[in-house]
Amino acid sequence: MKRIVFTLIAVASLGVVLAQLLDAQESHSPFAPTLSNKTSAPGKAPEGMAWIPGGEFSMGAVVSGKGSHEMPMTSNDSQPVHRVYVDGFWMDATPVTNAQFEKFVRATGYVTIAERSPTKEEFPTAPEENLVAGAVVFAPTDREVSLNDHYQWWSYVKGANWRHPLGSQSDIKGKDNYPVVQIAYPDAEAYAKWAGKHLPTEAEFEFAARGGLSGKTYVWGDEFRPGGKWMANTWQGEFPVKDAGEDGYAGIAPVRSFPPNAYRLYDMAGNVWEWCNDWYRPDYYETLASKGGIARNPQGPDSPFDPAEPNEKKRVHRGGSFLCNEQYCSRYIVGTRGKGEINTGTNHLGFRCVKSPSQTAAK
Ligand SMILES: [Ca+2]
Ligand SMILES: [Cu+2]
Repeated sequence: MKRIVFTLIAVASLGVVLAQLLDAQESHSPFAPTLSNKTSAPGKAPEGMAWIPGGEFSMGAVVSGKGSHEMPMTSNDSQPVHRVYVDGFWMDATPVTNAQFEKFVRATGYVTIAERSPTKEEFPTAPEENLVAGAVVFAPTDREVSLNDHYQWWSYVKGANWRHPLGSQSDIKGKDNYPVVQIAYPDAEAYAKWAGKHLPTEAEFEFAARGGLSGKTYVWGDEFRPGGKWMANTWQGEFPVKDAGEDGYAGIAPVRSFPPNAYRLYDMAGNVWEWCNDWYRPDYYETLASKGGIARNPQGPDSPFDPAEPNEKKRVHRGGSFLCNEQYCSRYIVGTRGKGEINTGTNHLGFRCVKSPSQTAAK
């Protein structure tokens, strides 16, 4: 009954509503121009890194009410759009690759979280049989499924880790140049420390991703495929049944397979999700915005909280992955947010590092 009434009203006032919406879009965009710092790079770029000048920008995304962008697994956590300032920094031009991670493991003997057997203390709610070393792996479903339960395509796989991203039968032979995946937050942190770098804050990641642009839908502009060109590794076809790979890659792609953004950064959208340093809270932007003014070098909230899973400690993920698609999770849209439990690796989650000028000087 409610729905019928709504429809009648909707038809009667559709013209008026449309006109208002168009008006609002033109005159009340929450985005103001990006004001990049004019200072040039402090010296020669560390190998494989690009200089991100920093500056003032509008952070967040307006995704609610746009149909497919309203994802079943998200809230309006990328709103409100708010003004942020970040200092300049160096950023890895690509996600950390298997070859780079291998170098770190050889040098340090580091054992990733996915390679260690989890304990009851860490995962009090996990069934006993799941307390074996492994990680979370995506598997396509054999038929169309409703998209409200992600356990239909995600499962914990014994023996899955960065050397065996899909489980013990899989490997990374010939994939030196692919982003390393199955990386938990402490793994990413350990790598960064070894490399004399650190993980980006969410604000640094977004400033870098926007490449000096403001309020664009994607890191390259407003058109998903400008001139018919694929700009990021995402999912085509029926999700989660079959990745048609029309962009050239069904699944993960080597780094640098798609064009870089204006700051010469690759894979800032799609391919693999990337860890940020910030704890995740859906209301963090609300908190910053309510303080007014410009948030300077925001570091995220003091503690994590995800109402959907209140007992999990989550940090922010950014960028979306090769699984992202407009039917389910279009978070290759710049400014949108992801999140993940800190000890959980998946086969579409990696990371990249940043370095502050002072870190460069110290080395
Ligand atoms: Ca693809
Ligand atoms: Cu996604």
